[in-house]
Amino acid sequence: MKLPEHILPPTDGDHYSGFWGIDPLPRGASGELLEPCSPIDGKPTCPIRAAAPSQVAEAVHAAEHAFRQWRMVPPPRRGEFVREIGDLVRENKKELAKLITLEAGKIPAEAEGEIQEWVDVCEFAVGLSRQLHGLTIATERPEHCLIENWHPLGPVGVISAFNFPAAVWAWNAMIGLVCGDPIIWKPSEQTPLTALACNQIVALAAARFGGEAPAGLSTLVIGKADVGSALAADPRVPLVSATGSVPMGRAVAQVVASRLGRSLLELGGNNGMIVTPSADLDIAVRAITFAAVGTCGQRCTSLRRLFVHKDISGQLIERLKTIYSSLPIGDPRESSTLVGPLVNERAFDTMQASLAAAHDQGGTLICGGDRVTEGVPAGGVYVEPALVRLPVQTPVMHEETFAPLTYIVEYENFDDAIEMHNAVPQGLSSAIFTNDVRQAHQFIGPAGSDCGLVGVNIGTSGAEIGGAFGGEKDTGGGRESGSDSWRQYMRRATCTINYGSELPLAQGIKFGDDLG
Ligand code: UN1
Repeated sequence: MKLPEHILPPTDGDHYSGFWGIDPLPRGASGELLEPCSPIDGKPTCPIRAAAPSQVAEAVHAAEHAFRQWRMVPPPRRGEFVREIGDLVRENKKELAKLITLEAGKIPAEAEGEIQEWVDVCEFAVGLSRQLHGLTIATERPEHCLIENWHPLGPVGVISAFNFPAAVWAWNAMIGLVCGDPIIWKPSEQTPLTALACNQIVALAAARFGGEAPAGLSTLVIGKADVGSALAADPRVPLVSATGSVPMGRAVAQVVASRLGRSLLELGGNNGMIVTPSADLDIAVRAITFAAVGTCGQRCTSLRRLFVHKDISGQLIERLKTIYSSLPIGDPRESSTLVGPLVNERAFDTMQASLAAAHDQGGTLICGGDRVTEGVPAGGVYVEPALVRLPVQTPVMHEETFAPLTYIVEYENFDDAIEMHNAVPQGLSSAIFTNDVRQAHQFIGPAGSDCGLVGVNIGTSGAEIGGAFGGEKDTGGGRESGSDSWRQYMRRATCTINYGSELPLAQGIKFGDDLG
């Protein structure tokens, strides 16, 4: 594919540098040479010189410097900068999406959807830039005033995964920027071109903005886990937002906690859906299919566990089998494709291991699971999405397998279905299909789904940016993107002002009133 050079930084000879900021700082990676391959055909995309872990300190230094300037820019003006970014993203939506297709293997509809999330979060952030607010609180003392001020926090580290190579960073970065924070981004080493283009869009917006956006406001440190570890460990980074596997998040959280920093985690999901007897199966089957096989099952929000009432499971499974038998699997660049490749061989091996474990645990394969080699680009890893029926929820269902593999378990009693639904370590996304208002409310109520995202008559994936995104338990507890997630990117100062000429103490304490 011909790379969109107008949204990429200049190359460093025959490769790109994985250490890049807003002109003129910082640049020139000094780590090892990475040679990522496209999931489409396993061919190398473009060599990247990784940032050395020691360069993280340089990026943080530049970010600290940028912070001093950026925190003083009024928030609505910071919003104008994000609006510039949003305009550039709109103009370059298709080119950006093509990079996602190349590096993550997404079909164009989903890749463009991901870029649309970036546009959406820009708009959200621009509006937010005029709404950052604190409370004024009633005080117990006369002629006093108690107010909460929200201030920029400082450099924010963002660690993101291959499957949403632009949107997850954008949720953090666009909100962080209007909150007054510089961003240091460690993307997945699978998707460096997308990251370079995203950061270049910020750099182009900075050029349009005329010097008010300082160098060091947005820096990219592409590299392996050691680069992420250096970012997590740096005490000058008050917030580290990490998206990826549970083990990665656990490691990051421990390092950040040991220096008493804040972490914002969006880790594994193991998302479930309950389908009740009153469900509208016409929309349920479409929702299940998109959630289970969209992005080839490689979303944090993908549907992994399906609990179906025994009276309708036969017909639901038959309908799914029909849909699964005609799913267009193949080259994501073909307009008819719905299921693109897995990211790599390892993902395929993991899926096969889970299928074998499910079989050993009493599972029956309903359909799928085989490698597809005909009519797909050689060198890519293509697989038939799989459905497996299990008599009960077994240990394999407690693990997230990042592939198009969905387990189906029948239930009889609704309370048992909720119990099973919640009985896994993760808690990201959940859904119920029902036309029974009582069951719907029970599911979204306090004793219902224990997840951060709860849907009624929609699938588990495809959340809008306006809500807070994230989940409980092993998912890490973080909330990114919309709603009041912005508060995490700011620090709160409780300010008490005495505008009188007395000095009354709180709690009615009398202390040396006749002193002085
Ligand atoms: C992820 O997989 O990490 O809700 C993010 C969704 C998307 C975001 C997924 N809006 O499926």
